[in-house]
Amino acid sequence: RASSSESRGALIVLEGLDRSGKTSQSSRLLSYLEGLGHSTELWRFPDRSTSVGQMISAYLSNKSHLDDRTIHLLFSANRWEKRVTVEVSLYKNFDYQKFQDSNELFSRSDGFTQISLMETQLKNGITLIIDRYSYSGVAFSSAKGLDIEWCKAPEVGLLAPDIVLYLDIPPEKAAERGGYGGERYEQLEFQRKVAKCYQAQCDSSWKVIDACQPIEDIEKQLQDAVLDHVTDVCQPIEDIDKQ
Ligand code: Z5A
Repeated sequence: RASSSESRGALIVLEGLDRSGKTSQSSRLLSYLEGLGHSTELWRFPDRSTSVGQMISAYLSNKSHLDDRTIHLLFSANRWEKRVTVEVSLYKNFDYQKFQDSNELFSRSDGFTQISLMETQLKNGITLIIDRYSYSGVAFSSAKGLDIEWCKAPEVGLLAPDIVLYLDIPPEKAAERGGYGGERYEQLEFQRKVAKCYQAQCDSSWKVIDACQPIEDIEKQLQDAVLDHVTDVCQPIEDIDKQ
């Protein structure tokens, strides 16, 4: 799609418990939207490719141990480093000309060039499908007992999704799926708390889908859910605010 100030890409977020099917469905949604001719990228959080992401990965695989607040802020930092002020030099195969045209590139007083990466992609008509986002951060940390308002605070100012697709699965059912138990949070009792903390954030803007259905049925429902959101998206890009 052509880049214009009126039309932009959509920010689509998939959320849900571990093994709810987010990764499978994100890939299917990507193929579907690309097949319709929409420029689309699939991102996921944590993004383990950055230095912050590597600290998170070590924590999740029990190779390092961090205070609950510290790891919460690292997860949030991992989102912020893809939101604003990313050094262009970090990105290989970067289309500098395209981004210079979009007014999202600027030079800092220390000589580094930075970019509002996520915003620029959207303004260039690229739809972003994001596998886990702020709501995971708030759900997993508040499930540990941290105050939910404290958990939300570092998320304020990140870009707000156009739609949140919540794959709803009982923790017991998710635990029956392959590979469960390998990482730090994959324990049934904890996942029950996480499910409650997701419920505390869920509002009428979320599309809740029964994740126990066959994969193809869920895929179709997700396609129907996003269709309105990816066609001629004209509403301004908003920030997550205090709620
Ligand atoms: N975390 C956090 O604490 N704070 C944060 O801010 C963020 C995350 C962003 C790593 O996430 C951890 O980080 C995560 C939350 C925490 N907690 N843990 N553990 P991750 O994204 O790297 O890991 P994950 O969420 O556990 O991903 P996953 O295990 O890959 O689950 P999934 O993506 O939702 O499911 P899947 O890979 O698509 O499917 C899992 C299996 O189920 C697979 O064998 C599929 O073939 C099968 N499957 C999928 N759908 C179906 C259906 N419908 N029926 C039957 N079988 C199915």
